[in-house]
Amino acid sequence: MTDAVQSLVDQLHEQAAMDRPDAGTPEIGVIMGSDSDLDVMAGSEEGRPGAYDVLTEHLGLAEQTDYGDPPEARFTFETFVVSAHRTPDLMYAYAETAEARGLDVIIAGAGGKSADLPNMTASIAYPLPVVGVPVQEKSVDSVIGMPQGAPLVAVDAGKSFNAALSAVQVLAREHEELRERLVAYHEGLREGVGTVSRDLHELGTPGFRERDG
Ligand code: RP5
Repeated sequence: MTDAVQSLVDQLHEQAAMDRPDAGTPEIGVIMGSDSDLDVMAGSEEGRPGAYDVLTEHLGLAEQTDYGDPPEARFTFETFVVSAHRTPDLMYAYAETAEARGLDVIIAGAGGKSADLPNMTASIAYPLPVVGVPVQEKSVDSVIGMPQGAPLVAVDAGKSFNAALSAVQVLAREHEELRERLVAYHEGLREGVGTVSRDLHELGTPGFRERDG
């Protein structure tokens, strides 16, 4: 029988030993405790947008699915399911090899009351920054409750969208192009509020509701 977890662990270590140039490796690692977290972590097709949506649609990053064959986009991210409780060896290997594999920041999300993936990953990957996403409200305490000296940046429950923005903010200190994309994204938000404000004022409340309803 093949051991799917062991083969991922081995692969991560092999990739860490490759010493590939930065431009060909993912800058951001997105990991989650279960594929049942995907709608929150990536964004759901019919619901709230998430990390995948902001990274690809708003900030122009591409998802790298083959470590040895990067997409054309200069900035990329990768996605894995890594369970702290069911695959602690995979969590350890992912966090331990993250820097050597070229990652600059990890976004880690988990649900349940014992959402240990973000904080354990942060401890093992240190000093690489980790942005934690509590996938559910009941996960917030376990994600943010790190002891002094063991840092983790965290967002509110379900806000993988903001986790992605925070991760790109980290990268933008080194990459002016990403800084410009972040600024353009924010200007778009500002413009949107201005347009909506003018429309609401000029159409009046019933007219505005009718138009958007
Ligand atoms: C956590 O348990 C995962 O992050 C997920 O939110 C939750 C349930 O996982 P599944 O039972 O759906 O795989 O570890």
